[in-house]
Amino acid sequence: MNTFSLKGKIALITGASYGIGYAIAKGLAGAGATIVFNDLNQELVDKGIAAYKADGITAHGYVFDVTNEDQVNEHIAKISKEVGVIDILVNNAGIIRRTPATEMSAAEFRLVIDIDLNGPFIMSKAVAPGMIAKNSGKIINICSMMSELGRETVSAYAAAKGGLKMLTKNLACEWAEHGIQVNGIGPGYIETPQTAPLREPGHPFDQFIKSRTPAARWGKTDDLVGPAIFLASEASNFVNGHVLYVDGGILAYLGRLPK
Ligand code: NAP
Ligand code: GCO
Repeated sequence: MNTFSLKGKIALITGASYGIGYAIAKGLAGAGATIVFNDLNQELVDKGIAAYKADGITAHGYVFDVTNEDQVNEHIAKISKEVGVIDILVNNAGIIRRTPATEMSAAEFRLVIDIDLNGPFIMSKAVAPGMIAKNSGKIINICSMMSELGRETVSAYAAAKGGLKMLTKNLACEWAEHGIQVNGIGPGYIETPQTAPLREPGHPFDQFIKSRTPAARWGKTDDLVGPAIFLASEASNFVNGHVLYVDGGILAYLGRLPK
């Protein structure tokens, strides 16, 4: 079981004050990693640090925007001095905008692409030199069902997450010779603040997702922890450029007949 150990490793999870990022960070901590996370403002970071502490984890929190290359480079250098060189990067920070394409402004489209696709590129480029110097590193990009499927109103998000799948494959090709594995996790529909509007009582999407999921339930953030530990550990040293879908079977399923 040592192959799944993250003891002595430093993991940076972006946007991890709550939600999927928080659950993954807590899981990586449980496997022995030192946790570093960021969010957009000090209030969120402070709340995150308190939440990690309540879970028995001493997390290091930093305030920076993953789309701002100067802020990212400044903070990766700061983290290297204050905590250590990053061994594991989880590109989790992301947003969604649910707007019909005919009504979506170019600015709104660009915002989603910037955070969900440019951000992971900027973050990966910033941590790569430290990983290359150590000839070792793990990068995990949080993709989506929308890396493979489309649906109404999420054109920008699907374009970003489809691009993130291909960025995962391309960086895997570029950095494999340096001992770095770049993979993705593609969550299904997970109960977090991001999907809360879709789960409001009586919202048709709730029944729709349960009919499209063989497991007939929404995913929990904890469903993503084991896959994240696997891709962050030596257990996945020969897995590269792969998106591991954790979706309860959605991508395998045509859908349940209405009763
Ligand atoms: P969430 O609850 O909305 O949390 C996203 C986190 O990212 C928030 O802490 C947010 O901070 C932070 N963030 C946003 N923009 C940022 C930026 N520019 N720089 C730094 N941090 C930023 O989302 P989630 O449901 O946990 O999803 C996390 C990731 O999983 C996202 O990439 C999402 O696309 C993906 N995903 C989610 C699901 C799902 O069903 N929930 C399924 C598949 C994939 P603020 O609070 O300040 O906005
Ligand atoms: C939506 C949802 C999805 C999930 C997730 C599915 O509006 O369709 O928000 O996009 O967030 O990405 O994997």
